[in-house]
Amino acid sequence: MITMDQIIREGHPTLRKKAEEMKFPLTEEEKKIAGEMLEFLKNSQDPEKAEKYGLRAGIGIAANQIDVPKRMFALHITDEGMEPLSMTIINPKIVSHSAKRSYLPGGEGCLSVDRDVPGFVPRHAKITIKGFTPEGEPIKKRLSGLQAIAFQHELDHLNGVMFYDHIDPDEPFRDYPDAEPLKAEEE
Ligand code: SB7
Ligand code: NI
Repeated sequence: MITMDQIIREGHPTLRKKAEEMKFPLTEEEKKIAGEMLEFLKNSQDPEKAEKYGLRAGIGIAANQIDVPKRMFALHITDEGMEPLSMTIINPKIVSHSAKRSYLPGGEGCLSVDRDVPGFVPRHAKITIKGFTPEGEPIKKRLSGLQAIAFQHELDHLNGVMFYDHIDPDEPFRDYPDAEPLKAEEE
């Protein structure tokens, strides 16, 4: 079971390296990690388990955050009003995206960052994504709202990018003409 002490924090070199493409079929060990990442997210969102194991709630986790430099991440987003998104995706990519961008009005956080970094993180508002399940079945989806933002946060991890790399250092809350704050009902 993954707990907070397996999650590497900023300053660890693995977070700044590009993760490696995975080959199919995945090894048993890789499949196990894929399942454990999703289990971690579910546990972290379960108040009792989060308290018991000291987990910070997360909607996503990338393999390199547990020091596994491979191209996979998990998302578990079950907000009301949206179809739930719960998956571990292998070799994820964005095949197209909207011109419009979107950002969380409260900024972003990260399980690998133990401090508050204020500022807007503009991201594509809508994306079409591709990838594979751990069993090697192809995935293709169109994502918007929080799901699109979270997907891009995780894909960034696989490329060694942290959310605060996108924040304007001189004016963290500046206006972006092509971007709008994500409204609560779009989460
Ligand atoms: C805010 C939080 C996340 C994604 C997008 C906006 C996920 C935080 C957990 N992670 O550190 C996952 O990498
Ligand atoms: Ni993160």
